[in-house]
Amino acid sequence: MTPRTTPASIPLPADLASPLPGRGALPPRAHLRSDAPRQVLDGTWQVRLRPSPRHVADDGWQQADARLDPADWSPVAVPGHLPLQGHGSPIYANVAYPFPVDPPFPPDDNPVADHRLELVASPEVLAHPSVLRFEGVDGAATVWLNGVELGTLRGSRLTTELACTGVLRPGTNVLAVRLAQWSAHSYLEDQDMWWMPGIFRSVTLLARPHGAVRDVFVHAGYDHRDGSGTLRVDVELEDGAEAPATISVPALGLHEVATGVDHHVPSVAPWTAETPVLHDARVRTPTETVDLRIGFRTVAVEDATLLLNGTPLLLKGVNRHEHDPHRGRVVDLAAARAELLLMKQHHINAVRTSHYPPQADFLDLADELGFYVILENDLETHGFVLVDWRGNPSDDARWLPAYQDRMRRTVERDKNHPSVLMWSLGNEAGTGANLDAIARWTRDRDPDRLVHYEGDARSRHVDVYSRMYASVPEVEAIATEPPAETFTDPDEQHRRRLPFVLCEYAHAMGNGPGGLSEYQDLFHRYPRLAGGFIWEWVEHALAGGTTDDGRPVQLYGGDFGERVHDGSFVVDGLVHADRTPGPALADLARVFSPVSLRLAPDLSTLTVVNRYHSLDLSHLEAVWTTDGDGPAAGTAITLPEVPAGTSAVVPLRLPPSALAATVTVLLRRRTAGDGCAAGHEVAWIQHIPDRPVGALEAGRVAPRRTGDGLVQLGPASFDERTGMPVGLGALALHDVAVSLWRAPTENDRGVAWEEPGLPSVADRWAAARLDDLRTRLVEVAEDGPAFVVRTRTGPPVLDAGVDVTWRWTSDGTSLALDLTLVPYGSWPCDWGRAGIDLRLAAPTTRVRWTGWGPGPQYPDTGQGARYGSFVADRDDYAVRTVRPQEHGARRVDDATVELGARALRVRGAGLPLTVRPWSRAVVAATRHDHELPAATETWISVDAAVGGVGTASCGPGVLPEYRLTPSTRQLHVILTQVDPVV
Ligand code: IPT
Repeated sequence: MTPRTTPASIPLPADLASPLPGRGALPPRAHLRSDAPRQVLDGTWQVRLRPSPRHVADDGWQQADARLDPADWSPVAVPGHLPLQGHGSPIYANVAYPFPVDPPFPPDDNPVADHRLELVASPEVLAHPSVLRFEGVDGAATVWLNGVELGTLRGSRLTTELACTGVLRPGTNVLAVRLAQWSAHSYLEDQDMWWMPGIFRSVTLLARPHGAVRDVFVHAGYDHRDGSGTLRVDVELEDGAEAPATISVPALGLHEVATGVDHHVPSVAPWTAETPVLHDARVRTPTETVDLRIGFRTVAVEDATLLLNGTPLLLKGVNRHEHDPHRGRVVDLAAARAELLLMKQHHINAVRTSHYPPQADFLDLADELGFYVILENDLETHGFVLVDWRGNPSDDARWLPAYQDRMRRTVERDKNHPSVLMWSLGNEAGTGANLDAIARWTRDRDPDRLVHYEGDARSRHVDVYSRMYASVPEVEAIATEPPAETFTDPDEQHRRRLPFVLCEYAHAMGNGPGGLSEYQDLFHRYPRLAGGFIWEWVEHALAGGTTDDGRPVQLYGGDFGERVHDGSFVVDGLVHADRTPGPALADLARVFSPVSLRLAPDLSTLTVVNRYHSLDLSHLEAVWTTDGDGPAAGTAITLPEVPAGTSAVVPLRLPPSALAATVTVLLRRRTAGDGCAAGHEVAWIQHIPDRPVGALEAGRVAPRRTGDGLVQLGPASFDERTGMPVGLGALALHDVAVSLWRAPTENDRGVAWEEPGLPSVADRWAAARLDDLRTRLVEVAEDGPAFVVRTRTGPPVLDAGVDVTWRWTSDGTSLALDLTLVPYGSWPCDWGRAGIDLRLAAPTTRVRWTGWGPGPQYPDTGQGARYGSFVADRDDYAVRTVRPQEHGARRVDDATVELGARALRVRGAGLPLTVRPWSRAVVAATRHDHELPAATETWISVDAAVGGVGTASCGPGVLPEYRLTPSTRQLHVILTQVDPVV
């Protein structure tokens, strides 16, 4: 029998497997604001999908006269991501490649989207040579205009310009873009984010008149010794045109002066994030005018210290991805501006554009509003770590042109922005000659900025020593390393001369990050530490519509059926995906405050430390208030001059009665500015007097057996069989029990970096069955007016537990509990908390409390919480996160949990109080917030102590001083059934 031959398979377009850069692109250049005609092509395009390049139809679809089957095509928004418009689905993977690691080959399962736009070019554009500019196309594309191939696009978050002169014509033109999700370049784009193909940034047709400005490179340095500036503007003209360009900066008295030469400006206001002074400038040729905004500043490293304009610079930064819950990496400029203003209001002064250049206009905002930017290349090959870095493109010469191309396009586009202080070679791309080469190129091309890359532990080719998630002790060790001369290895010597930056730290996932203050204290103490960038600014949850009862659905990895995914690790930001702040943002604002305050214990003085880089404090007014004062009130405190970087001790003349009150000292803005309203609080500190621990009124009532199995103690009744209270006034109390567990936070579920290979805290709790404590009643007794119950509570399997004494007393109105927990046996783990739980059969409506607020507090969080009186609705009190977990504890002195017509009052001294509609078991077992059952009851916990949260979801665990080690714990709490305040 003759074997049947299979037809030759359709070959893959060879260039999808090519490590080379795209074909046909014009040399990269700056995005310029020009008066040359342009036409934005964003809007509704047509698209058709095929599952693989082997299935594409070559039916001449790129031509104007193509005969297309309308059934094949559907409208698609540009800019947009295809999977968010019904074409395919998003994939979230952090490190792992969701395809075989077989470089440079993409998998055959490789959705291909043919995009088509019919357009009529304006006569103004048609009057000149023209280019097509793509600012961001996620995936690998080939572009045709009227059937003529203009080139290919690689580098998803980078601009490509393709010449179209002579192809663009009057009348209808057809622009065709064939976009494959996967290509060789996918290996270079392994950032921790959603894989989502699509033309996700603008497409523009640009007229390029003969003799127009091809590119501009502004060099504007500031000399802090004499306050002068030096300006040189290098200009390149289109097609090597002869006519010279001129530059004007009217505010500096420069009118039509020469480009390419240094202009000395005897006196200039420097640009800083605090004083973002920009000078309008104009580059002119006979055929084009380009407008620029120039900021004079000099960034340098001296003595292992990062300097801006000669003064040490502290970066108080965040890592910012571009994300919108509905549109993915399509973020309009108004939203980006709102994000930056929110950062300003929380004293964030720096952004690392993790892990790719953002939309170009973002840098205009950073210049204008004042942010220090680490501008990162679109490059990450992290997935190779899972195959021991075998085949990593960073060290394979075949990929060198792609590395060079990406770095060039990064630098060239954004090189005129004063906000950009450092170029970052990329993220998590291992080490290798290609990275070394682009570091050298970058330094050569732009000697006025610093080169950053975290991935090379030896820091050979960079200007800052950068690490991620180093622990507090390690950062301190780095800050205090012996001098460079003591190292024999030249690389070590070089590294020791560099300032230190944490390019990522304090992983803001779920409840956390814990431990911000300890890092900041180090940053303030050691000049080598130039600060860091919180991971991360915004959560990347995707909107998934609403539940039947109208609750928003937020989705993360695995929710789209992905087989390779990293779950909720994509939801780890200070602000939620819709950019509403999580509670950590308020804590961060306090920790990042540019002014530190200290009150003398006797309130005689206030110490004011000005941590601004260059501002004095004249824009701030200081006032003090005592409890009861309205927010606008306050008695003025006269501040002396406190120049940047100095401190002052200010005498406070408070009345002696102040010592017995809560005194709040505030520094707030006199006028609006810097993204903040007038009155915006920049710094505060409190004196909180000793408070009574909460006591019953005089006169105890005695416990009384009622004969029906109950013991009555004032308003409370107890079940004789268990010794536990079952009622308090009109409230039935259920499930009263001692508890040592919390519903694991995502930080509890992570393995602390300092303990690799050891189980997570949550796993230790699970192994110890901390969530399954069983209680044996030991004794029920009466001790004078006290009803005393002794229980032994512990997990099954183990011989460890706690001996518990419940001592109940009452004055006839309220019920006091003195609880003592004494651990016995050998405990295999720390506790999550130590306290009591109880359940009420109706849902909470509101919680009012006097204590710390408004945000939650754990031992290593809550820096933004202050002492006062607060009210929160059920959800705000519970603090809901995309993935349910323990959250929401506030330290209260006096709280009222309202349940419609009834309320439970809880009094004690700074007791952690948690209130939510679900048991911890339900919280721990639920993967998404919207899957939590509707609120029908209330679970309350009052604790003697709670454990810290740390950042082990990615980084170090809880610092030793914030762990809750098994030891004797005592709780004093007074419970009263009251009527809610109307
Ligand atoms: C590190 C990444 O750089 C960042 O993109 C993100 O993944 C972050 O951590 C965690 O959310 S990678 C990590 C394995 C150190």
